[in-house]
Amino acid sequence: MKKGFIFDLDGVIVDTAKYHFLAWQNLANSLGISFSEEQNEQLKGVSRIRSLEKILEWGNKTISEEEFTRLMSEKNEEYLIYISKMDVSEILPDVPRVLDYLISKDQGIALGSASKNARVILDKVDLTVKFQAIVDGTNVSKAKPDPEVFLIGAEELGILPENCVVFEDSVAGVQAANIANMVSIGIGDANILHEADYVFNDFTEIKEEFINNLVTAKKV
Ligand code: B16
Ligand code: MG
Repeated sequence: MKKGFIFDLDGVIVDTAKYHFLAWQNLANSLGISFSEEQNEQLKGVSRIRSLEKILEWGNKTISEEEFTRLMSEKNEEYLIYISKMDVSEILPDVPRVLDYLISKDQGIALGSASKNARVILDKVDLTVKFQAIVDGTNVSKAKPDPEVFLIGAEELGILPENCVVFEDSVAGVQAANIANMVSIGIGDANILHEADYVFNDFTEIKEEFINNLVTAKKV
């Protein structure tokens, strides 16, 4: 039986939240807005546009459309410098083991990320070749929790949504997977990701038996 396994990127395959944090913090500070790690948590899985809107809301600041566009590209330029230094050492523990196991079982594997930089990051960590489909922020018009990104992933794999499994670290991403009628697997804190069908702290906790059950389940 062939199932589709769709992976989010930031927070699931690599931890780029720390780089988003540095770049957003510099930008916020330049506007006289303070920006904490707790606030950065709230930007996980959120699109770039929405992230800047939220930071401006927190700082009670209104800016022109022109300035908004300029700040977004400034933030991204700084972020790109950080990710240009990434390498395989930044892949989160046991992600390659799970990917290789799924490949050995001839399962469908896709990426479903909100990031417009997803392809660059996958290349930097040498994982592009593992994915049969890559859907990212450049392919979607609606942000998570809209299920668009995962539905396109399923379509590109040629697998029905109900036969797909999503790995996600954000609440919005888990909701998107649920709305898409896919099995949702939260990676992170079970209290935060309580809407997921299953939650693991990280991939080291995901054993082959669990994956086999997902693969062989009649209707997952
Ligand atoms: P970019 P994911 C998301 O990636 C990040 O979690 C989120 O913090 C970021 O704002 C968003 O991508 C857009 O990223 O600025 O690179 O286009 O978790 O959906 O893989
Ligand atoms: Mg994520």
